[in-house]
Amino acid sequence: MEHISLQNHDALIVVDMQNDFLPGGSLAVSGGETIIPLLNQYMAEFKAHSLPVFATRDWHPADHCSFRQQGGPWPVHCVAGTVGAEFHPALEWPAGTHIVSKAIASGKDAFSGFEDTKLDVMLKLQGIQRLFIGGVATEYCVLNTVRDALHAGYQIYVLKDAIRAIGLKQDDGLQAVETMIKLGACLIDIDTLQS
Ligand code: VGL
Ligand code: ZN
Repeated sequence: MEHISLQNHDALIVVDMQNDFLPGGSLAVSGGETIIPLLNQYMAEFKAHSLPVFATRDWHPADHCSFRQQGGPWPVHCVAGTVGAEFHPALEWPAGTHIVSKAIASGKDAFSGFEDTKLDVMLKLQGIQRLFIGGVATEYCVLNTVRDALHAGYQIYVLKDAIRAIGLKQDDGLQAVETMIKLGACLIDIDTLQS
């Protein structure tokens, strides 16, 4: 993609940039902190155009079904109200950033920011048509958020320089990117907006 001008009806979604998903956290995405300066640049671009920014967050109860102690696949992570669930302190959120909490019920996991949330309604109320999506983890919450967004009719630009994978299997991140492209998403990097 050569250049895209941000316009009305664009929004940025930053997925799950929480302490537990970053180095030092309980379910750390390796290299996850390296995308923070880029996400800050994207947020600054959206702010400069007076365009909305949405932050999704994993916001689990302490007995969430996805945790190993309940028979799930994951270590305890992003328990609502804990430091691990807080956004990384180096993120520079524009004033008015909309926070979307997901997977808040103990009996059900949800990787997509659209699942059991008001995200789609909030976006539609603002007339949003194009979504720019970055964050973690590429093959879980980013992939599923992108998939639902495409199904909901949005045009999707994935920030390929501002996503990171957990990578339980080595190629998980790459495969997720291929899947997103196949589903109809475009890939951009910061130069696409700034050049
Ligand atoms: C996520 C694993 C478990 C994610 C959330 O944000 O990608 N991954 N819960
Ligand atoms: Zn989770």
